[in-house]
Amino acid sequence: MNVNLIQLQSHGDERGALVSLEQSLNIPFQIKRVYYVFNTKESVTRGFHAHKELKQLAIAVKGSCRFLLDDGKEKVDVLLDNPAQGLMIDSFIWREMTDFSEDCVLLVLADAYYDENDYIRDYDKFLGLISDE
Ligand code: T46
Repeated sequence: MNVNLIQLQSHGDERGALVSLEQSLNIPFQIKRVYYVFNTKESVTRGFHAHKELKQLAIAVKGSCRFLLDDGKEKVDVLLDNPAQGLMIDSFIWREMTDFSEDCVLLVLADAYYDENDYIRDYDKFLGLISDE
């Protein structure tokens, strides 16, 4: 499985650093929603679902966490620890998030509004849908 890590330009100077996210320019979709995950408790895992349609870009803007991405055939483990790097997560990719650092702030850009009907929260159902494709 190809892991699509997008390198974002960091504008750094003696004052610090700045990264800009621009719809359809460095972000390859229309941004409909932005959310962030923070204050994660020790040893928690999140995710454990795939999406039917949703495409997202995840950036650890502070700290770090791991994504396990699974397309039903292959699993890859990706460490996000760079605020100038975005992980593209396509539809029909199972994701599990682990190893959140205490200070982790995970920013996610999404191409659609929140819709619980878009979630596949059962792994066997996910595998079934993948094999139907
Ligand atoms: C994903 C990973 C990376 C909302 O009300 N609006 C929202 O936009 C979102 C994303 C969630 N919620 C509610 C639904 C739940 O009651 O917030 C609660 C926590 O959501 P969830 O358990 O789905 O969180 P994660 O961290 O397991 O998954 C989230 C996204 O839901 C998911 O799309 O890909 O982050």
